[in-house]
Amino acid sequence: MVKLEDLSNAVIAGNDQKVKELTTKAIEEKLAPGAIINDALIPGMNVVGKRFKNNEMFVPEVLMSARAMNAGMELVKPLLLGGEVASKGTLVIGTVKGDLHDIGKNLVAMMFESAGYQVIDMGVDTTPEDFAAAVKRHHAQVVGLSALLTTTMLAMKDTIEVLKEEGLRDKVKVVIGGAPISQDFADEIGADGFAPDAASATELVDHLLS
Ligand code: B1M
Repeated sequence: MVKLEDLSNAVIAGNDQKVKELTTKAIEEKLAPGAIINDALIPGMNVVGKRFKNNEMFVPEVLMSARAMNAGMELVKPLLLGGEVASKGTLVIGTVKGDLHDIGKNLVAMMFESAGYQVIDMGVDTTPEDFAAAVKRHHAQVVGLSALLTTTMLAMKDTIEVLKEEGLRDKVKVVIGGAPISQDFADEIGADGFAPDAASATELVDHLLS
């Protein structure tokens, strides 16, 4: 019998081969897909998020854990019958127009997925119009904007403006982050919140939606 704790530990260790092996075994043993995700893969990634926040794990290790978790998710996802794993909400996330940095954004997206959100990842260099269209199409509760350059920070303001113009601003929480971003900047442009790192971002959104 596969122990879910071993699967969690394989995620924490960033061992994607072990995660694939244990997930495959768990599926063969007819464990519920929801249990594999919620009781093994996500708790493993949650530990990673906390350790990353406390500087006990660093970016390369977090990315290895994220990849390991994804390897398990890919095996389980096809087995999920609509809505078995309750989603906390839908988040559209992307790096803003003109900005190609995506390592931090990818980490944040992964943390949201681990925390139970449905994540629509728009990638990099995302225009305000594309953010607005995705919010509308996916009925998102949250839009997450990432920027790493002082020159692209203002694209966050532009995105909020377009959300207003499209009549979406009241329907969606806007959270922002990235190395040059601060709470003062978030206040200045009228965002709902700023998070300095991936773990804080999920905590912030949990709080905003509660
Ligand atoms: Co560039 N780059 N880069 N770069 N790059 C920086 C950002 C820079 C600070 C380096 C420097 O000069 N010291 C500087 C910006 C200066 C400034 O504007 N003040 C810079 C520059 C100038 C440039 C170019 C202009 C260089 C050039 O071409 N002349 C160019 C711009 C390209 C473009 O975007 N249009 C450029 C290009 C690149 C690479 C392509 C080579 C590469 C990006 C690869 C990639 O992302 N796929 C790159 C990299 C790697 C960096 C540094 C070295 C590392 C960034 C990173 O990934 N950090 C960076 C220097 C640095 O930051 N030390 C630098 C790790 C990552 C985990 O952290 O992204 O901060 P971070 O994400 C954190 C938090 O910020 C937060 O959570 C994450 C996890 O904890 N967070 C959020 C991020 N998004 C969030 C969203 C949220 C909440 C939290 O809610 C939605």
